[in-house]
Amino acid sequence: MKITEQPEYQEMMLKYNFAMQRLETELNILLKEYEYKKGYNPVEHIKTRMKSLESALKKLEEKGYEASVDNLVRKVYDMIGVRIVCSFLSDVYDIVELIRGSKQFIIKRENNYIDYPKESGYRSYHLIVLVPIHLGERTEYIEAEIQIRTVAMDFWASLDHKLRYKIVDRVSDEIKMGTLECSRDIYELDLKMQSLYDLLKNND
Ligand code: 0O2
Repeated sequence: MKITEQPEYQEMMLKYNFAMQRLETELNILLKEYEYKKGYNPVEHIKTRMKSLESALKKLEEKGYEASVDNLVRKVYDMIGVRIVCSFLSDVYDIVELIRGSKQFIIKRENNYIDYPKESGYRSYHLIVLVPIHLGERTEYIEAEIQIRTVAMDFWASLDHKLRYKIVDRVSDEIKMGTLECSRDIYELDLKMQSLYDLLKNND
């Protein structure tokens, strides 16, 4: 039977949709509250997505796991993904703190790919969170990935994605070196913008 026809898959998707809505709502509340208290909106834009089955199965295959609903639940922790794109570097860390302080999710893992970028040059702050969903008497926890990055990092990641990320084996060293160099240049810009922003805040 095809995965999509299995009752376990349909139940999984129902729960994942509840969790995605819950995560989106709770993050919006946290960010609106922050904006109200600070009088400043650190967010340029937010994107929420459910990973396609095709992409999730590809990830399982790459990791050497068989295609099953159980493995989708246990091994693919970014079926639900939220990307928060902010203006300045300090905004990324403020939002990380905000999420850490929230009682609405449990943080399972953090990856600071800003201070420790990936080999490709990819920079972002990742949080894997457990989102509680209430089903009658029971509470279940669904994993989701929150990526937090600056607009500059988002610009890089988006073009890198198009240039090479999904087709790594066919990409020349020239492109790999080029994108890595761009990542460094972009990070320099982030640091410059941050120092201008700090200057402005200190003059207030
Ligand atoms: P998509 O299409 O964006 O959803 P791990 O299991 O921890 O060894 P994994 O699962 O790759 O490794 O997790 P990781 O490394 O924390 O990163 C997951 C996501 O970060 C990716 O999701 C991308 O969104 C993004 N990412 C990581 N590296 C790169 C990169 O080099 N370039 C770009 N553009 N994005 C990157 P998916 O599912 O791979 O892709």
